[in-house]
Amino acid sequence: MISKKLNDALNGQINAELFSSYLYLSMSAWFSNKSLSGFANWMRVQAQEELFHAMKMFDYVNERGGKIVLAAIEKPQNKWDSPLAVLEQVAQHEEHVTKLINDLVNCALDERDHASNIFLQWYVTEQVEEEASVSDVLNKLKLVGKDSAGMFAMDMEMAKRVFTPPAAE
Ligand code: OFO
Repeated sequence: MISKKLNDALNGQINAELFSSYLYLSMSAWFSNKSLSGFANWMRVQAQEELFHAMKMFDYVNERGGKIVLAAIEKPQNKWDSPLAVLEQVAQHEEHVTKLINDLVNCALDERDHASNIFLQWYVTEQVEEEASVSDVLNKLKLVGKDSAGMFAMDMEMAKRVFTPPAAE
């Protein structure tokens, strides 16, 4: 059984993961409208990953005999000035999520809930990977700058990303 404090914190994180999914889906739609279908695909896969993060936590709360309470998901932004502005926001958002995950780990440790601490380590590792992959895309986008041939090539590259549920890897 998990404590009420940790249960509430996990419910809050489920909401944050669902919001991340919603935000990236909104970004995917923005890229689609700009005819950058590769970037749209990359964002859509990102949204699927966030949904996976939410559901993994949802299952864990249930498994531990906790109570799932779903809250409203905030409306995501739907306009950006440029692809660079989108990716900069993704990078900032992932840094914010890393902080949320670290706070959750601290909460699990405060509650002396070792099983939850072990469970949350998956997210700690996942955030390292997420921040690295976003920063890679952001750096490439900065290199491309306003070069339309480079942008076209990068869009083709972004089209290759496919969602693979981590458990199946
Ligand atoms: Fe993008 O991060 Fe979830 O956890």
